Amino acid sequence: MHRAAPKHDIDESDLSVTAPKTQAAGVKAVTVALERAVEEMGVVRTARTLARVNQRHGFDCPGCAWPEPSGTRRPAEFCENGAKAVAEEATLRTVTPEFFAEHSVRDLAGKSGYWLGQQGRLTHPMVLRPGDTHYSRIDWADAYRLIAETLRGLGSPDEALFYTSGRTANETAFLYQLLVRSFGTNNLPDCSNMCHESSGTALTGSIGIGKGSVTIDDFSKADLIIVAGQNPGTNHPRMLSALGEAKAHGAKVIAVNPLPETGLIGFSDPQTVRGLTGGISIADDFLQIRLGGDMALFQGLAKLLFEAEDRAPGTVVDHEFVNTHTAGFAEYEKHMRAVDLDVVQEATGLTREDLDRTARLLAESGSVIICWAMGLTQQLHGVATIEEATNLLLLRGMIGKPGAGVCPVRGHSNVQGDRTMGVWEKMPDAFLDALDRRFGITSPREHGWDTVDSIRAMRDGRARVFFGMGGNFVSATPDTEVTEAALRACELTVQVSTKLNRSHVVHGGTALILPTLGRTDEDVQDGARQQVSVEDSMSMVHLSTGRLKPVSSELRSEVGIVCELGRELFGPEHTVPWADFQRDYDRIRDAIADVVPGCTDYNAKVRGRNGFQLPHPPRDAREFRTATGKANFATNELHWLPVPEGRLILQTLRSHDQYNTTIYGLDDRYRGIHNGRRVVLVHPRDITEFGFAEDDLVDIVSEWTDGTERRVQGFRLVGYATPRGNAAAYYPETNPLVPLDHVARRSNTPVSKAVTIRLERHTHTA
Ligand SMILES: Nc1nc2c(c(=O)[nH]1)N[C@H]1C(S)=C(S)[C@@H](COP(=O)(O)OP(=O)(O)OC[C@H]3O[C@@H](n4cnc5c(=O)[nH]c(N)nc54)[C@H](O)[C@@H]3O)O[C@H]1N2
Ligand SMILES: Nc1nc2c(c(=O)[nH]1)N[C@H]1C(S)=C(S)[C@@H](COP(=O)(O)OP(=O)(O)OC[C@H]3O[C@@H](n4cnc5c(=O)[nH]c(N)nc54)[C@H](O)[C@@H]3O)O[C@H]1N2
Ligand SMILES: [Mo]
Repeated sequence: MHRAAPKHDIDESDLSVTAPKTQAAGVKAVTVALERAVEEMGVVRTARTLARVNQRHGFDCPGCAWPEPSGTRRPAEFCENGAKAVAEEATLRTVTPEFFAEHSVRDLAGKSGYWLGQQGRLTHPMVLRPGDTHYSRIDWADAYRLIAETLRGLGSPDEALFYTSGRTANETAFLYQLLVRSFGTNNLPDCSNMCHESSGTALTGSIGIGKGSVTIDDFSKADLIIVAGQNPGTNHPRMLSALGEAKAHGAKVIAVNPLPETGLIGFSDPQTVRGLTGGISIADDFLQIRLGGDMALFQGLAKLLFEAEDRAPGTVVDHEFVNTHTAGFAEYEKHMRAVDLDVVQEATGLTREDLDRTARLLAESGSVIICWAMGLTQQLHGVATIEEATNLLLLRGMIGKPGAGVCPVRGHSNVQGDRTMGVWEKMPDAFLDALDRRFGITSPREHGWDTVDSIRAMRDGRARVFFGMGGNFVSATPDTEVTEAALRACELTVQVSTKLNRSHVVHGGTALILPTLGRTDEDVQDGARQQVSVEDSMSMVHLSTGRLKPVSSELRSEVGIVCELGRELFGPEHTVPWADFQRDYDRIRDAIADVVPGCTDYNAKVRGRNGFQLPHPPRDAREFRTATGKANFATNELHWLPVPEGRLILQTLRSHDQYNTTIYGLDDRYRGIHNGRRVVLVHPRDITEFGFAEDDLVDIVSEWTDGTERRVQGFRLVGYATPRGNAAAYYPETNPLVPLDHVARRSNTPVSKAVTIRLERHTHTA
């Protein structure tokens, strides 16, 4: 039998720290995954569910966006953390109206996100009206009416915000943006604004499309794979298999990271200082870079490549590619030749030998892939950094050939698909034109607000309704205090959710919780089982079919919720056939085929053996749809992050036991942290230099340029193999430290990976 939800909350005094793990995955990972699954679902449901993850007739894992293999699939095509994601959703624990009657909102607001999430699946639509102390039941019809009336009462459609988290399937995403644009706004902030927006911005300018240019099969054809700013052992474990296979075919793998992350990098001597250097597992080489040093690294490597070209002309620069397909090369070359390698060493913390060795490998490799994730995107100069990575590949002619290309590794399982379907606050006019033509609506052309601008709008009273299609907006966003006040200032907050989270207890004047089916749940409409479709990190689109019996008959599918709200908001005569769409998701896919580029014959193509791959002009034909009609070399002034005296630069990252704001458990097994999350990882010598000892309790204070300070309290100091001057702590606990205005240039992404902090001895409790 499955176990009841925990009654007690986290007790950080149980925290313990051991040596980090040398090996990722293995038997321990399987045991952990199965234990968690059985705890949540029981034995039978576990066996039935896990057998269908990522299978051709099964459902897409709600974990990450890493693609499935194109050939044979193994019986278990999931990882430890995928199994945890599935268990978290397929749990038999429930949060019922009785639960809400027992717990006031105030009581719930005092619980941790971990405790809230562990209580189980939401079973009924609930409402909290002004003055209520507890959520109470509401009928679906009344909930839709309430939303529609509030929306119609706004001074302008732009006073409403419609957030999306990247788990939403293509069909939902398409209808959701259609609803929002029919209503009259482009305010479609999404989790991507906090995630790979920097990648999209950089790649669109450089190669004309904001998506990665490699496929899963390229991995086994690559000579060199650079993995920068990414922790695949935890966040994309199946990527380790692809890297392992690449190595079996002779590829070299270089990890670029401030931390020696388990799975990518092994340690030979974890007994000494925790995690300090050592042996090797997947990565052949480990560049332990300082936070924010990547732009310098890529520029330094470019300089060394130009010097290598001088020594052996015609062997390093791919002149044919550069001449035929690119623009801006001369200026780029001039700029790179002037790069000062001493500055590069200071910025990166790497040695000249590190740089030379890497440049040599780059020059010798016939096919190179660069992969990256949040370590690069959530930086002040994330866009420029990704442009520099792309420049390196362009210079070597590494786009649009086998075994080579750019590979931004996406997070949420359908975050890329949501964008393809139009969830973006600044969708191009061509898309809006097609949408308008197909449905006889008039989409607004003025761009909407992204995540950070949405928070500003709520804070300043310019937005009054927040609608969340999944996700946990309050906990995922920066500057928690400001963001919480912003949401509380709203007239109405609506959360379409599977599980309880903090966004339900930090609410507007009126609040609604709309419980929805998850990826694993069976979705029956009009007597027929429906399927949805998703797009992975490599532009593969395929179907996903849930088969589990939902925990409550009161759950609605996300598609159903959008369609029913659409009917209520626009009436039965609306030009969009909401009822037809709800009855048969094939009709939605027909509409997608008519509107979304690359989706002709969508219904037939998603039903192919592996689904189908969306077009990607640079990958398919070395075609670059930029303003110049060519791939652009971007020229950027070098920026890096010197550490101010007595301060540290803090990155906020994920433990091995969480999915973003969903905390599965309290063990960051690979990093050796157990039974707690309030830790800050600092270099042992920095700890002593600041007059502390390991295990001391500290407050973390962030300092912002306007002189304001932000503080989180009671974090335990853990000596760790991070570069001097750099620290790491978990998100979302440290989100209060990230100032709202601390955003990446050009992408407006919160800079979650570089916050200037100081440590103070913890003296009192809040
Ligand atoms: N199990 C699990 N899987 C997940 C998620 C999850 O929470 N749990 N989240 C999903 C989502 S939405 C996303 S976006 C991805 C996130 O996947 P990742 O990007 O791997 O996630 P983070 O934990 O933020 O790790 C950032 C990594 O970048 C490194 N880093 C930080 N700053 C720098 C820097 O300046 N330079 C370099 N070179 N490296 C740096 C950190 O040390 C860390 O290894 O994972 C997805 N998959
Ligand atoms: N400091 C800091 N902040 C960060 C980051 C960081 O590295 N550091 N990372 C950023 C990144 S990369 C991302 S992507 C965002 C994540 O931001 P979000 O996507 O908003 O957050 P999640 O924690 O993934 O959302 C979890 C909630 O989604 C709901 N949910 C789960 N499955 C479903 C479903 O199938 N349907 C519906 N409707 N709801 C569902 C559940 O109620 C659950 O509580 O956070 C960002 N914030
Ligand atoms: Mo993400």
